[in-house]
Amino acid sequence: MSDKLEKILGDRGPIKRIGVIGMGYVGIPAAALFADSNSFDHVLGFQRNSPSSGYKIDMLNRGESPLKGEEPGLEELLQKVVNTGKFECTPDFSRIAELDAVTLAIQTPFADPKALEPDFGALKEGIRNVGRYLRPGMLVVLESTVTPGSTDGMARTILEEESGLVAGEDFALAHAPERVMVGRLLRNIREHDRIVGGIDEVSTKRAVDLYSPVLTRGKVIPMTATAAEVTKTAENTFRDLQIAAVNQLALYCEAMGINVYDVRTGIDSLKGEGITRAMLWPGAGVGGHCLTKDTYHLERGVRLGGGTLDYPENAESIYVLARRVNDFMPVHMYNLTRAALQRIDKDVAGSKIAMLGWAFINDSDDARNPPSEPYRDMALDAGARIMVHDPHVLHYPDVEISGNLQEVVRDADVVVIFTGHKEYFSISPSSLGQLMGKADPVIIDGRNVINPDRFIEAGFIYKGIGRGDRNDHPVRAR
Ligand code: SAJ
Repeated sequence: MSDKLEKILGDRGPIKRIGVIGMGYVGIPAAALFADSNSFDHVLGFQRNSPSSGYKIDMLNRGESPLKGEEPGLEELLQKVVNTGKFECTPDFSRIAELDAVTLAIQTPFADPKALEPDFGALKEGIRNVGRYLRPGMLVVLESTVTPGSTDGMARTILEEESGLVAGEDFALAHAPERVMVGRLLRNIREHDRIVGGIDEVSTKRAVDLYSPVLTRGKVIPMTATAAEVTKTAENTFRDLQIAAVNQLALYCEAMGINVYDVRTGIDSLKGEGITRAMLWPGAGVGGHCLTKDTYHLERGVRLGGGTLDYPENAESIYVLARRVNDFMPVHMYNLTRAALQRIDKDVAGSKIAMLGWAFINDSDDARNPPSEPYRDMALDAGARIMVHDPHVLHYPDVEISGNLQEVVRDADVVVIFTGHKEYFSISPSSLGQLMGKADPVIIDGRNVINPDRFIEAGFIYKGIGRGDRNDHPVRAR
């Protein structure tokens, strides 16, 4: 426990002036909630005045949200905290010097998904800016998802180099991972428990003082900075593992000729004290920015951690294997497509394939790392003609996407459902069959959207994830 830091913090007094660096999905709601708390006097939102995102500065200072999509309560809250003068957005990073606490909410993408090396460039620049204007007694908190060990390692090093101060002696340093979800940004911050981890106990306590006032239903869960980094990456790794477990079960059920949804219902019925089976849903793959990356952050943290890992010799991590299973699902969707076409002596080459759904998640326009993309690449490589429909995603680099479902499925040999957008659940076999205009239309269901029997009775060749009980249905005499 650092008496020096404790004394410096005591002399500075309670946190009153806060800075949030990075005006995105994480930083904006965080800054608005800090500003709305009576515990704090003033909040600065820091945004680089760059060509791509400098526009946010004026928007935020007008109390307008630059975020896409519906975020209940956010615009009203921004108007309120701007009008009361408790929040302002600025590109002037030197004003960090006037603050008691600074949080960094800067995204950490993977520069090269194949190499699985995270790109910490923007985050390091933000940390460097904080270091330049760091003063004794300030608290620095990383909210970005980082490789375990980064707060107490890379971030501490940069801050100390830039400021000449010592972490844990002159300033407090912590990690408090975000748990935001699009469409419920404010609610998640207020209601989810908040993991808060300092590089030492004094830092942890200072960070608890920062986050406690904004939580309504949630409570703060204190731990070390590295434990907080592992918690964040592991909570998504575990979700990815659970999805992979049910995806693998779906593949087994197809091979054994049974319906995975019957098995899922059966297993899920096992309830009671201490009995848990997290049965998620099999599907066409796992996309997004969280589950596709956080496993590799966790694996990297173990690798770089410097400790000795005792693990079965030459055995692959089950977490990385889970990623391989989930990344196989778009390939399986392609294999189902090819198998269905072969039943009617057709091939992928030369077929017109209508893809329903580009977004990685239902009823959303979020198309980060969509499982639909590798499928489309494989089908194009095999010589198919591809049309893509999505009611929410209007633009995606090098992919033509239409919002007109009839136009996309017209004259198609195959319809493939990749995303469970709600409008797909009402597609009727007769109208779809008429629009496709084929003797043996093919439908591949990646999200358990349609009723196989209705389409098979209407003359469709059907294949569905996990539907071993239907995937070899009798084909009408031709
Ligand atoms: N998916 C399945 N089967 C499932 C659940 C999801 O195939 O049973 C697929 C989805 O289709 C999607 C991908 O996985 O392609 C990711 O879906 P997701 O529901 O996990 O959504 P994300 O990626 O936005 O995950 C976020 C995470 N939240 C944060 O990191 C703060 C995750 O921790 C949450 O658990 C998740 O939202 C959530 O539960 O909504």
